[in-house]
Amino acid sequence: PRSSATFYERYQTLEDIYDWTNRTLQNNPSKVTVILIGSSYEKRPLYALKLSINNRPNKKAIWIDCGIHAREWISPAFCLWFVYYSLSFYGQNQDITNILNNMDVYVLPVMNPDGYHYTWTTNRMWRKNRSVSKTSPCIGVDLNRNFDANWCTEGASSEPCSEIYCGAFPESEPEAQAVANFLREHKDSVLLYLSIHSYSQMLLFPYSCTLEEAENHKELLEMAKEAAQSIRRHYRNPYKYGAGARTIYLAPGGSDDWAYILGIKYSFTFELQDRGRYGFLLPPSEISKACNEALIAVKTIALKVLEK
Ligand code: ING
Ligand code: ZN
Repeated sequence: PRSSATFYERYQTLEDIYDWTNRTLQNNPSKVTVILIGSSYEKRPLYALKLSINNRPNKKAIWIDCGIHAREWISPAFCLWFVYYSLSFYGQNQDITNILNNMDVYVLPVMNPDGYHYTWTTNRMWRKNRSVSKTSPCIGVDLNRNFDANWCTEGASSEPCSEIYCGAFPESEPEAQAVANFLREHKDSVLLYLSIHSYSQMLLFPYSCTLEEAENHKELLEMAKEAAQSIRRHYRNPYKYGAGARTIYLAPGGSDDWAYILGIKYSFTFELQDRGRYGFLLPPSEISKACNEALIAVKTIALKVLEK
């Protein structure tokens, strides 16, 4: 019943996510630090949480970002879910314990805070950020077309009014630049890059910006396949998997391709529930299932990376 839904089974406003970030830090001082990685076009802070169990130096790390696209509300909900689960079940669940004993996890709950706020106040279906164009009255850049990976070729648009507008130049947007700067500075420790979207139930990996195969395509395919199989086993829910360009569409300038080209050889984009019944408007009653199955996929892939 609706009344007994927990904090994590509801969608949260941007303000509530900032408050949650603070609370999570206060309540877990030995495991959590908060890093300001930059700020948005409208000057909102971009906070990443670092989950780190015993602060060993040079530990390997995972990066997870959520909320690149404003209307994909299940994505920030997943980042919150993941942090809560990690902090609650470290030492209880073998998989998350094993992962956190060997890797730090950086979690950016909302990469596009301006857009996310706008979906709560003005237009629920907004996708892009909220940057003002110098050449057009249309607002917003698609942050998942703004990274420097075959930037603005087929599958993106140079038209500011388009939903897949690539921006004026690669990393023109402060949100994309903040993430790119952080990953450039941490590329030697970050082994696994994960970007969370919705919807369509797919586990995607590079490339999306070209039809060519990634150098370790077979390895990525195997990892995605195992993750999809574990979701199916536990939840009887189908996820497709494959290289982005061949599984959905050509999409240059995406964050996972950029991270891969940077040298993060395990790089994935997850498209969470559903397959179109509710689409971006996934009801809160579905949050727990959607997040638990995505969590299984994250664990499966992270454990495979640990074996490498
Ligand atoms: N899908 C992604 C998009 O930006 C994608 C698909 C994945 C593109 C990886 C590029 C790289 O279009 C959604 N739902 O946003
Ligand atoms: Zn998206």
